[in-house]
Amino acid sequence: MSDAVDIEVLIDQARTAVAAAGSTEEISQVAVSFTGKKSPVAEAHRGLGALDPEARKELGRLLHTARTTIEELIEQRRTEISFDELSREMVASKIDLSEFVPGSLTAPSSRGHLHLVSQTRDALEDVFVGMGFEVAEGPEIETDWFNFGALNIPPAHPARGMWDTFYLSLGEPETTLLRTHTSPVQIHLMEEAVLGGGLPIHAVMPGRCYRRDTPDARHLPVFHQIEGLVVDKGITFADLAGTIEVFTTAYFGPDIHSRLRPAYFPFTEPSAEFEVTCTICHGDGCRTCSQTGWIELGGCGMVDPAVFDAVGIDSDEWTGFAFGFGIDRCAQMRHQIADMRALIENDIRFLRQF
Ligand code: FA5
Repeated sequence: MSDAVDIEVLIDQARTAVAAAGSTEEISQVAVSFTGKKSPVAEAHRGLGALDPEARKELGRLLHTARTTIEELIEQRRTEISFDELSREMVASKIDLSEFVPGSLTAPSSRGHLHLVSQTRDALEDVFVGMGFEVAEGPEIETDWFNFGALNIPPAHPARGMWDTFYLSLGEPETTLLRTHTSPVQIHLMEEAVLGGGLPIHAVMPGRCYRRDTPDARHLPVFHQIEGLVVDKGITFADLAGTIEVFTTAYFGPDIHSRLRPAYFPFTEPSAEFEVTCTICHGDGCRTCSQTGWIELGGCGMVDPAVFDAVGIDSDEWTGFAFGFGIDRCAQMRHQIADMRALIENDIRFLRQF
């Protein structure tokens, strides 16, 4: 280690050793060999004192260059190695968050689907949209006015007994309630029309309803209805009957018979109940239809002029019809479900069938 040729050889050797180092440990060993206390550079440094000043200066400069060059090579390689090691570590410690579904490699995974009641609501909406109706919605919490008053059922009217109501402890007693039917949405639509939306109205309004009814084969305390409302010029009962007939055939198929029976609703006049042949016993009489052979799906009738008055529609100019069917009942009859309570028991074996 006394001249420039040795220095260049040394740098070449260091370059080869540095390139061959593949781990932090190996590059540390290279650093010790070429720049440590026992390295050729260190030894040469220690011999500088024995040289004359001129030669000391020259060799000192060369040793400094050699050390700096070798240290740079080592540092560069050390950075590369630690980056490689970190990358390998990250790949090794990567957590696979993709879900493994047992059996998915051999059989298609089973997916959930809409509840039968939701499917029925969608199917009913499709039928009515196909007949030219629009779909609207209204709130489930109502004031007494929307659920009863505007529908020609003033306080203490005996017809209130038709709907056993859940009242909420809000405001004055018995002023705020969970709607007992979807008919209050009629009032919202007619008020909106009067306030600017304009007439005519051809709409269906599906939604959840609440009654203090004891659950049985045909009743639930929380159930669903789809309301229909047409307000136009020259609408007659024949339009209502025709609409119901078209709906029945479109939804249940030609084998199901339906009938309208005279009934009473304070908000329609004349009023009717709409029934279909019980699909459980095919009309013979069973527990589901209380041995009558018929199942009531809903009520309907011509909008009572008192309702038009309540919302400010001129009943000399406009007439209309309305209906309200049970969506759960429709599902029950379409799929021959003997007991409606099956719809809310959440037995997956039952729900999977639809
Ligand atoms: C009404 O609710 C009237 N609003 C219907 C109406 C609308 C008449 C527009 C005239 C004009 P009703 O209480 O009969 O009527 O209920 C209608 C239908 O909702 C019933 O035929 C039945 O299919 C369904 N329904 C009523 N109560 C329940 C219940 N507790 N569980 C399941 N379905 C029910």
